[in-house]
Amino acid sequence: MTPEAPIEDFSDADIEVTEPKDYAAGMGGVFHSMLPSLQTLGVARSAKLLTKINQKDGFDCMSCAWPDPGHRKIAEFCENGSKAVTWEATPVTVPREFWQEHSLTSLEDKTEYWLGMQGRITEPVYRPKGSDHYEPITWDRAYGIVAEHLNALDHANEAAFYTSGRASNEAAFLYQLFARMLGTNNLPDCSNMCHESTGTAMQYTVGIGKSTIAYDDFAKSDLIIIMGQNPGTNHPRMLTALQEAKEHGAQIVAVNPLPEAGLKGYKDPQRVRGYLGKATEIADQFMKIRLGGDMALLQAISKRVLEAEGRAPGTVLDQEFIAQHTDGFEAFAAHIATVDDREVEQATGLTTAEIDELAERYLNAERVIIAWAMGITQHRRAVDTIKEIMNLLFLRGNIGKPGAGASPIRGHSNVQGDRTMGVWEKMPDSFLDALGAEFGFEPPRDHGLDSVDGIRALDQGKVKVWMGLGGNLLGAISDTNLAESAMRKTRLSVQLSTKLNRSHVITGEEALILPVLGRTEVDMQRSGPQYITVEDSVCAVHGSHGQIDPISPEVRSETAIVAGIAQATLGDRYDVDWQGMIDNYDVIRDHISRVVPGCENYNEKTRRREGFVLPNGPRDERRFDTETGKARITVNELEPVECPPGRLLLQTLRSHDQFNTTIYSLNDRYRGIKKGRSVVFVHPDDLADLGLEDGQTVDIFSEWKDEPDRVLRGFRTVAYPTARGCAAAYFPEANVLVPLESTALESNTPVSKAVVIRLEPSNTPVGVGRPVVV
Ligand SMILES: Nc1nc2c(c(=O)[nH]1)N[C@H]1C(S)=C(S)[C@@H](COP(=O)(O)OP(=O)(O)OC[C@H]3O[C@@H](n4cnc5c(=O)[nH]c(N)nc54)[C@H](O)[C@@H]3O)O[C@H]1N2
Ligand SMILES: Nc1nc2c(c(=O)[nH]1)N[C@H]1C(S)=C(S)[C@@H](COP(=O)(O)OP(=O)(O)OC[C@H]3O[C@@H](n4cnc5c(=O)[nH]c(N)nc54)[C@H](O)[C@@H]3O)O[C@H]1N2
Ligand code: SF4
Ligand SMILES: [Mo]
Repeated sequence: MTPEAPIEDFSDADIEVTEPKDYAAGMGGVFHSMLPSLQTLGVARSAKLLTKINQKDGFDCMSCAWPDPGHRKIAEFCENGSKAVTWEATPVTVPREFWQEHSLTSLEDKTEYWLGMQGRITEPVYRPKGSDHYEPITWDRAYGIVAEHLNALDHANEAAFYTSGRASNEAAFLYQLFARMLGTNNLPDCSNMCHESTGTAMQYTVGIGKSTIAYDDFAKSDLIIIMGQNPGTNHPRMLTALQEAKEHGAQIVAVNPLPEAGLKGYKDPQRVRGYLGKATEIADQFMKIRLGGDMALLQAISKRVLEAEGRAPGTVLDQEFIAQHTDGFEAFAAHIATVDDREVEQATGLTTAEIDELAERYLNAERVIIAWAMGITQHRRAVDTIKEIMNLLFLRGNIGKPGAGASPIRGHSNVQGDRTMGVWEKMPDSFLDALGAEFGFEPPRDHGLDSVDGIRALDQGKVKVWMGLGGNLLGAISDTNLAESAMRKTRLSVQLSTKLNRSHVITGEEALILPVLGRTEVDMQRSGPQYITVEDSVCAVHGSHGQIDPISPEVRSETAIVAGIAQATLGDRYDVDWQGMIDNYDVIRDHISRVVPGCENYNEKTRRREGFVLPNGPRDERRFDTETGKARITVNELEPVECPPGRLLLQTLRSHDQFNTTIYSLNDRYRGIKKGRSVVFVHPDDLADLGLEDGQTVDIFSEWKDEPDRVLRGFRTVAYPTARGCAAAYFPEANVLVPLESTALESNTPVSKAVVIRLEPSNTPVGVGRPVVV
């Protein structure tokens, strides 16, 4: 029996709240990981897919960017990987009648969950100007429409080309080539909302915006500090690496305002002991930090390191590393000496004893890794916080040696690869030179728009064609209301997608949805089945081979669509054989090998079963390609996050059953939430101070300068052991509360983890489906 899409939308009316869990995975993990795929795909299709995820001859898990170990187990996937695969490989499809039955206006009330559950998109559809419906269209006509619009622009900068991090290296390379041949660097991507702060800080301090460790380094480390990351949900197989590290003697410290289950304990579902027995305790120390307090914490630890050196000169700092490889130490030491412990306590909500304990652990460890994700990058002072992470690592030479280094844990499975391939609004001249030389054209040099500036440009009517290679910008970006009204002003919006989301419902005057092949599916072109390539969080690049028949003969690969649109738009303006690249992706990879540093002999290297690892100066040879040729120790003025009395700081984060704007179910198992998402987690003492109760319905107001409050109505309070003064709610719903203007300094990433809010009792019932927004 073929499963069918739900007709009714979902409601949060029956939210259930139970105790949060204190460990991740275990039996529950195995069961939960198999269930969705068995239910939707059936046993045979599930077995075929689940035995091929992350295997050397299989396909790369399209969910997160966690790396694969050298030795693969038979089942090398996790619960959330299995959800992602099932979500993509579902046999449910959006029927042709759907577009007659549903006007775009009627779809505006639908949740992301319902939209995604309608199934795979299988034919291109077009919304003509003035119409409230999409209608089927041929591929040729669709390409023609895009080409007409692009060629009618006064300047290529009136177009913008967004990318989400699931796109393959091959598709991403062609996409940026096309945008630049057209004449624009307007290449915003999901990274702008994600690890941009990491890239900015690390590029400045060590000359490369990527992890300086390899997978094996976890097992060689003495101390792993995990800041602002929830691995149990967002990188579940990291728990296996952490467990192995513990078995090799590493200590683990978690820094997080929430007592996340996966940071507390882990039961490995693939081990008999993990299956049946007690959970491995993960964190040796859990620091329940106030939102945005990390910069102060890091400075306080560095201060203690410097003081220890003062007490026993020559024994604490790695003097040789500092002298030979860094600059800026003296100014840093002078500045850190002024760090005020009381200010640190206020900013972090931590006690001096807790901070001393972490400092002791740091001083006693020879090899330290600091890992981080969105809890660090999505703050106003994110870039400086990451610079402080680097400072702390430098003091004891914790970079470019086994078991030590900086480990930003990436989000989307290929977000890092897309950047390597040139999807960035400000690629360096060296890359543009190589691209221009390879294809015989002069790439534009002016920096392009990022995601936030892209929305601003749409709002100002400056961008007239918006294309999205995957993703769901309107669901993902801050200030939903403003973003949506901005998108409506554009002439044409184009989405290359697997499934429906908000960005298909709120569109430009005209709109196209172009259905793409998923990573699970065989990509057949004229020269035979094609593989694509991806890069993980630790710079390892390898091939991914589709396994099952495409959902429909009509869907096309991202690579083919991008090349097809390029051909239709540019015609023979340049001497590029777009069709040849569609027919055989080796041709694209040959170009990549001549343009992208580190990708020489790309076809040969990606055909190796284990792939290859990109060169990395800091990791491989303590080489720092910064402006000064040294690792840069920096001085960063502390600026604690302000929160007026009677207000809370809100972070917006992921539930266990979602992938960004894709909602797999309404549950968040580890945090004890079932059947609903309209919840706001608040410390019980804060609820009491605010005169509110657990389980009460509230409206959430976000306050920003003198702008009118942004409001999200009808949320249920959940008394939760978060840090004092802090609250949490899920994105994408809570994105209406994040002002577009509120971005991180230098990286322009939306400040999604520190929104000043007030809660007021509400008359709006919980469970109206889409949150009520004023
Ligand atoms: N299943 C699943 N996997 C995913 C994703 C998904 O949505 N679902 N998304 C993918 C993507 S694109 C990304 S970028 C990653 C995101 O991975 P994470 O960064 O783990 O994602 P978030 O849910 O945003 O969680 C942020 C964590 O940081 C903590 N935090 C928030 N603010 C602070 C702070 O100020 N200081 C500290 N120390 N901690 C803080 C939060 O309590 C939370 O535990 O996951 C990737 N993997
Ligand atoms: N408030 C708040 N906002 C946030 C965040 C937060 O923590 N808080 N996190 C931010 C982060 S870290 C990120 S990375 C962004 C994510 O922003 P995006 O990457 O734009 O969003 P996703 O939800 O990952 O995109 C999902 C859509 O991608 C399409 N898709 C899925 N698979 C494929 C595929 O294989 N090919 C193609 N072409 N399309 C596909 C589907 O149509 C699906 O609906 O959101 C950001 N927004
Ligand atoms: S850890 Fe990430 S990449 Fe690995 S199987 Fe799980 S979701 Fe997929
Ligand atoms: Mo992300």
